[in-house]
Amino acid sequence: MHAGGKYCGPRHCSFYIIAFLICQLFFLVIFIRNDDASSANELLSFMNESEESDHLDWRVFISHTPETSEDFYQYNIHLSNALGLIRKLPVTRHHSCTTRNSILPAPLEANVSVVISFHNEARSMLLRTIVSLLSRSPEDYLHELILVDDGSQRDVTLLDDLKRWMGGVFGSRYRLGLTFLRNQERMGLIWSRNRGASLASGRYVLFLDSHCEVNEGWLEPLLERLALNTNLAVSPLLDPIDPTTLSYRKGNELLKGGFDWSLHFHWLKRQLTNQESLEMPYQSPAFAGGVLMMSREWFLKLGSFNPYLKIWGGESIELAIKLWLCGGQIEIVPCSRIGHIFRRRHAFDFPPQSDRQLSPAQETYLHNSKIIAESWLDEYKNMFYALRPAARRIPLDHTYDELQRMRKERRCHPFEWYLRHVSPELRMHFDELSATGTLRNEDRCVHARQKDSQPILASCYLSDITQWSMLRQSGQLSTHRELCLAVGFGMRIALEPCGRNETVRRSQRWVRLGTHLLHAESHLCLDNPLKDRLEMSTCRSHAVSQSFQFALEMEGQT
Ligand code: UD2
Ligand code: MN
Repeated sequence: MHAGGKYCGPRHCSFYIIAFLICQLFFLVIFIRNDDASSANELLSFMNESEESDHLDWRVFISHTPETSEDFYQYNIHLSNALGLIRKLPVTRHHSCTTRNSILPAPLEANVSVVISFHNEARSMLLRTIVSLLSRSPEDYLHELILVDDGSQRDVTLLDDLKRWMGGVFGSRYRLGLTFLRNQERMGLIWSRNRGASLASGRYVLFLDSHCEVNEGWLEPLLERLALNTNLAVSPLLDPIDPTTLSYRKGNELLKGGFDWSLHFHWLKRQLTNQESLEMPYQSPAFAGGVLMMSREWFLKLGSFNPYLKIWGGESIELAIKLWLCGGQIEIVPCSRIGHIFRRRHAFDFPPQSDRQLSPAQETYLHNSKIIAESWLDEYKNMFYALRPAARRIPLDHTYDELQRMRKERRCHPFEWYLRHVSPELRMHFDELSATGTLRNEDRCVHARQKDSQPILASCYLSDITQWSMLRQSGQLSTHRELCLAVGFGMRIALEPCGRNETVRRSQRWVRLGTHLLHAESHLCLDNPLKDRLEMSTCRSHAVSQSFQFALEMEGQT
């Protein structure tokens, strides 16, 4: 070797080789990305050609959006119009998720019918949902698109215009089936999705909201999972799109879907096991929302979305429960990404209902939740009623015979099984409580108003009347805002943040003695001597003013 080291020595040499390999890798990645985007480019250039004719120009199409306030859609409509048909999205999935190596079944065995129901959706938003879907899905696997206009009010020509535009742009190019339906009267998203699914003919059905953008390679990872298990239902990981800035962010892979005893949806934290990595599909007690895909036949066998549910809400929780109990599973697949605009408020009204103390939106959701509780929760439905007492007043006008027959025929497990095997979180919540719900003394209930530091007595029929939880271990009496009933200086009853340390906990500890609430530290009982004020006083066993009932007691009272 030359003394000056101009030639390749062993250390230099390996440096050059590694650098060379890194460059190769870099070009390979670029190549793959470009290749991924090529089908979208092809489609886009075709659409640009189509724009020469006026009625196929998307700008003309969206210019017919009716004038409305920003509030109407609950997202930035001007920005949406400016973004156009499709935009480049950030790659949010893990770099190891490639579509290249997916092992997919033959298209005929794995084709997908997409059902989108929409009510008052802006033209540009709906169009971007559709165009992202058509340009980022492998053509052979996309069998049909079923669009249901659920009685949109202002834009009554939207569906016809869309039909014309899509027929012109995609008609000759795609083997894609296109179905356009319009409900003259608004029927709600649950009915509309069922209608769409009943007309579908693909192997799988996918339900999608009308303000989504599918990301590159979203479909293949879902198909791959479904091919392994016919009873599986899958959800992509939803990436949030901000309603004001329309910026597209990465969704969180450490969350799974679940619900509480009021039957409200919640995100639950999940722990990765040693063998698991972030991008691997994972089981979930409920879906990551209403964007889900499963075998159409299996969906129909399970009775579709429960047809008695009205307008909006609860249908994906109901489907999740019946899937798990009747032999199915649910997975969230982080290699599949779909963006969704999470709006801060409903963008639509709910039809008027009968209960004066509840808003139509509240009553509709409660009505749907009551059906879920009555259909699936068995004896645990008492937990739901304890937390949502107003649900008792809501009339249901159907029987459960058909559903019970289905439960029997399919040998569905009782709800107990779901608590044991699918949602330990829900079970833990049940196990941790000794009593829950409203806390009543005669005709008044103990209520924690947001602005007060002391609890008051109020009508038990207030729609936001406080629901208490009595914790089995600590004896704390807590509201859902984690405020605990405490007795402080001068025997003053107060609401304080629930304490974790022993000293604080002592002043927040209560013991249930029959229907009395005994404060452990002071040995005094909660009392309501003057009908409108709470006090602490010496316990008297038959005093009506010291008798407090929870809506649901989990243990026999001593
Ligand atoms: C979430 C779900 C949604 C559904 C809903 C509960 C996600 C991403 N979305 O709602 O799929 O499960 O919870 O029911 O998790 N729509 C109609 N008719 C109506 C009302 C709404 O067709 O009467 C359409 C609407 O245009 C939209 C879809 O239904 O495409 C869902 O409604 P949303 O976007 O207001 O509900 P979201 O995302 O809060
Ligand atoms: Mn939505």
